Amino acid sequence: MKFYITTPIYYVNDIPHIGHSYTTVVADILARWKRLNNYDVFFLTGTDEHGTKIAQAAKEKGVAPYELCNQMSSKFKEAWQLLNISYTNFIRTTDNKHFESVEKIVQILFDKGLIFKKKYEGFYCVGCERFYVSKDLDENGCCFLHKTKPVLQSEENYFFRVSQFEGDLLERITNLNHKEHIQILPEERRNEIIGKLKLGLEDISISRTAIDWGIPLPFDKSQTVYVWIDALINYLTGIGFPKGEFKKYLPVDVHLMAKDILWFHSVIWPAILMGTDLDLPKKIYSHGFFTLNGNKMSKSLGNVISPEELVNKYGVDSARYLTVTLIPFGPDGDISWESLTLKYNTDLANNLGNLLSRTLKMAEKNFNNTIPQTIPDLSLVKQVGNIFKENFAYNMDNIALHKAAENLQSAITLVNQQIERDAPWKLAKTDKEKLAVSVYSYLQAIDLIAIHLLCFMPEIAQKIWFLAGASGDIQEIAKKYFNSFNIPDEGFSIVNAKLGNSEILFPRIS
Ligand code: ME8
Repeated sequence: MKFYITTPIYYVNDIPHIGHSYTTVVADILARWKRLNNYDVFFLTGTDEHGTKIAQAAKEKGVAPYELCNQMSSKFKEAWQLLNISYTNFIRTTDNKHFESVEKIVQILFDKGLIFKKKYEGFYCVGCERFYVSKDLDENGCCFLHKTKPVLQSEENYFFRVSQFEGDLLERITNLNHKEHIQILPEERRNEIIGKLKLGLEDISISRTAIDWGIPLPFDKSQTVYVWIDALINYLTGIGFPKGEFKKYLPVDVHLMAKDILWFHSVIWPAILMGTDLDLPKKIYSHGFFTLNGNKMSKSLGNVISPEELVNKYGVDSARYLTVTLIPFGPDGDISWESLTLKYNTDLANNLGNLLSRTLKMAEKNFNNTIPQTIPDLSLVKQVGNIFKENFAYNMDNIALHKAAENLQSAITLVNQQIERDAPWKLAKTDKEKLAVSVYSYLQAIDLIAIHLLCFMPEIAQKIWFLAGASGDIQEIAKKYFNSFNIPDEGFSIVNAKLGNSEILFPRIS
């Protein structure tokens, strides 16, 4: 029961923004979910620090490349700390350990005759850190992604015989019954990869002569390893390759990324693994691109939302929730401060926040901040449980986090509607006994909601658990509950338990 999940390692020429946090928070939520399902989770993230792009960025800033890498890598670490990202390891490609493992992999490929030398001419896009041929460029000869003209480069480089794996790769991607089947998602992107593979796979250059900001080739120190080969190998270094028990975590269970880098992960990376006789990834899932107010997000255009800005405005857990639920995982999506605030007010301030504050206020006013002495009625919490039982686990396992969040909102709405129907403010005057039963049942439902909120909003869920007077450690109780989705006979809280004071967890934001 192990689960190995990765994010891309991010380039250090840019500051972390909501695009990077999207992939990283999704990975974090999945890692937390798998931990609650008793998996031994390895969650890897980090920074990609070699290559032309970084060397150029350092030159522009007038600092040494390694200095820039230190500064920027820290910014990613700080952002992930701020967002409460529970990674197992944060890898930097400038780590000594990574040099060792890249040298080792490249040497194995060389010794197996999978690397050869040849003269090559192509258009190099520094933004993408890759060569293109004319047919890959737009009508002005520019890269589709960066809208810049790639530079024509001619070099004698070492090449990796990727073409040798074309048939095998196609088989593993298309044959669902293959024992090393690689699942590429979403479907449209998988089809694009298959279509491209069918056109034929060309060997790729894996070294550079003119770039010294990189890892020297072990068999020819005059050249450095191409940054993409260097970067992909992080998924081995990160779990301890070549030493230790790295095999324990292979194969990778899920590689997450956006569509821009799916080709490298679904073709070049598996070919490296096949060439070195290592296990292939099980699932490669790419999501869409965020635009901000209809425009590409880019620091140079001044058009980014940073994790820090998000946290300052909404708080840590709300920033996490909003980042991953605003657009479905898969297609592209446009966001804006307005849409973030609208979702915050709708889902968190009005729905969840309102449920919590009104329930606690009732308990405060009528039962002295304790769970009232009454017979527990579990019918409401069971109805809430049915919402989750149906497809919460399916949604989480299939990275449909926006749908899992919809389950949460439906559950919260159901309880709010029950409160409207019960009209406890009237019961307070007419039937204290019935009021006690009702308040207790709302609290039980809130406990169950907190359990399902745990991966999305770890601190807030813990706080709600405490405020609602639930007993025991929420993590342990959630682990037990997620085994079967069965609600314990006695519910999650007991009569006479002390409740927290009513407070506004999600103040409305205009
Ligand atoms: O490609 N929308 O690093 P990178 C959604 N170093 N996701 C976005 C995004 C946006 N607007 N912008 C960035 C690299 N991302 C390589 C990876 S891995 C071996 C090497 C996220 O800094 C998304 O996950 O350009 C995307 O794939 C990744 O950041 C690209 O990060």
